[in-house]
Amino acid sequence: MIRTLVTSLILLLAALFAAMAPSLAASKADVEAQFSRWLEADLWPDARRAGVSKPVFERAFSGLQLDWDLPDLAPPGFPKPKQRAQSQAEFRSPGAYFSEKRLQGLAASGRSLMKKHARTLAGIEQRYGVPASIIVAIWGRESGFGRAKIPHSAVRVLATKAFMSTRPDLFRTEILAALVILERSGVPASTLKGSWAGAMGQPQFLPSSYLKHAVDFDGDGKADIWNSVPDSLASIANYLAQSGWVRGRDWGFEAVIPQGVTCALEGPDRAKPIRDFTDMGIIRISGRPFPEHERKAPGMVLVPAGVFGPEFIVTPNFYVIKEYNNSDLYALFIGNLADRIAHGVGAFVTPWGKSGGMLRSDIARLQQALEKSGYDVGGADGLPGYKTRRSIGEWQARNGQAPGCFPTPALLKSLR
Ligand SMILES: [Ca+2]
Repeated sequence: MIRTLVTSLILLLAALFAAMAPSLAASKADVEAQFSRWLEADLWPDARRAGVSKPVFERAFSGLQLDWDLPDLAPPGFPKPKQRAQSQAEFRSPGAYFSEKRLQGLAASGRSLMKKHARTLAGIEQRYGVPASIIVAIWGRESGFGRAKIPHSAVRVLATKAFMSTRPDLFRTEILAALVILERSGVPASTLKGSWAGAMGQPQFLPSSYLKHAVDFDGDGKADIWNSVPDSLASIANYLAQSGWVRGRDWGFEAVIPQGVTCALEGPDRAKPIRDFTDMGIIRISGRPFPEHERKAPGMVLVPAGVFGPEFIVTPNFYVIKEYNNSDLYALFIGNLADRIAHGVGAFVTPWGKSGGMLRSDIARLQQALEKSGYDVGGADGLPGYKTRRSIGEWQARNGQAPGCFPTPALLKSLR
């Protein structure tokens, strides 16, 4: 009996979908027609102003249809995509970002590829001043050293997203940059392979980054970040060099902030010569001294999980890595992976504690309470960045608590 009911229900649903399909298909066809008109009337004038010729423009979009499988689409005439209830999302512990298995795998491949490409990397390091281990770490993280499948047409992804996504302006800039690449290089659009987000080739450059940073290093006159390893590695190095990489300096050091010294020293805007931090009693967790040239140069305290995880003294180069991908955890991942490749070290010594697990909406409430008391938390967005973390530490110190510099449920209670 139940089976009969389920079967009829399935049949009914199938019939319903079949009835809906033609109308959906019709409206998709309508959107495709709008897309063709948009290419001609809206995008082409801007492309022409950017120096793209009509034949290159037409070849790029000949027979091209929208990619309906991409995330975050907002097709005209379709119901608006539901804003994901981010406030209900849990803030994950920073430790979840550092998969030991993945890091060990990338480090092992990275070490053997460092040897394989040693001569190329030495030449790149000399020209751009960026350590080979940092370049190889980014290469591994971005595309599995060029082994990851990067199957999408960047032109199709970017055109779709410029036409109908939740962030059309960003993608409009990038599709125009992609057209400029086609104009200058003369290659067919199909050679620009990218991710579902339009990031291209082994370094995962958006087209605007390609135009700014991609270089030819194997001497064939083309900056080929899809097929050439020397070009890919040199382009990553050039990206970092142009973003301000300081030759001869490290990215940072895992450190220990001693009892009695506050974690609220954090932030890129609170740089001091590293020796000022060592004068306070901050040491490297390895027990080795900071190199003398680093002691004289500026450094910054970084505590991504407050006192509940590893603590760092980072250098301005840490923030250069963030120019590649604007995330503290990304830059730490790259720094740690580079150290594993170059020096054979393992995970950070201090474990990531059991922080995290709060709802973003609760963290936002905590931030709002701090804002009411006059603290700068960098915006109540539910994400505990350095301004939030050090404001928590300062509030705790003023209210007779030991600074922890990280949101906790207990803290939210005492702030209310
Ligand atoms: Ca080349």
